[in-house]
Amino acid sequence: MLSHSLSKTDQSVISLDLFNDLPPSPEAAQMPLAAGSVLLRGFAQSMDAELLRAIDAVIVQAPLRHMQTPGGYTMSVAATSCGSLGWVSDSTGYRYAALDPSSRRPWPAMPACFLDLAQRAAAQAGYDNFVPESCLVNTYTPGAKLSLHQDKDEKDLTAPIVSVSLGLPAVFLFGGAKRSDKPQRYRLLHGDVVVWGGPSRLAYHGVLQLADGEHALLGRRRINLTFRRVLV
Ligand code: MD3
Ligand code: FE
Repeated sequence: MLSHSLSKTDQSVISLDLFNDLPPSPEAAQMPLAAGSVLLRGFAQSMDAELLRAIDAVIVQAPLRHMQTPGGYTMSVAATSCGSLGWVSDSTGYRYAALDPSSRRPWPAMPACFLDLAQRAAAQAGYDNFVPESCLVNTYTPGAKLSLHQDKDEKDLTAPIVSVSLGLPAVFLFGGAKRSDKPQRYRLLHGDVVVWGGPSRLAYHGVLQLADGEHALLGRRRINLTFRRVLV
């Protein structure tokens, strides 16, 4: 079939040419958030059950934990990782590590459906050949939050970060290059994927306290996957 040789982007262009009375498919519901950053509304929704099974398998091998920050706080978000490197924080600082410090074993391999999703989302946003070594799995229960911060522990700052939201909705804060820049607020919903790159790659960002609620598939939780290219 002809369409098999075409990328998602090509297919939407063609279908819009042939059927310009129809709205774009949900997968093409793209909104630019800033230069280099794109929200793909609902991009992961159709594979939510498969993603959740893969997340459960990762968490069995590398349990969620509340990490310490170098500033002496315990994070309200519980996290784990998969891939060849995992993001860790303790009293000595933040870093990427090949071994899970809790078990001293390698992190679980990145599930094939994770890598496939991250690469398709990056390509849709214009980043070809995205090969993340790391996926951080953040879990929020009601009340959990992530204070404004920058992601700058990765050596390759030219690669985007792909983030996937599952479960309860969250209010995401997207600020500027300085902590004091007033952030914009976005509601991130189950199945939303955001590709963060380009000039906004070092923007301050955070997540407001999660509101209570119940999600049909995930229950009283929000899970965020962030795919990162760490090494140059
Ligand atoms: C914007 N996680 O783990 S990823 C994190 O929902 C983190 O758990 C958030 O921030 C979460 O570090 C959302 C969104 C994200 C990641 C990197 C960015 C947004 C970004 C880099 C620049 C600008
Ligand atoms: Fe971050």
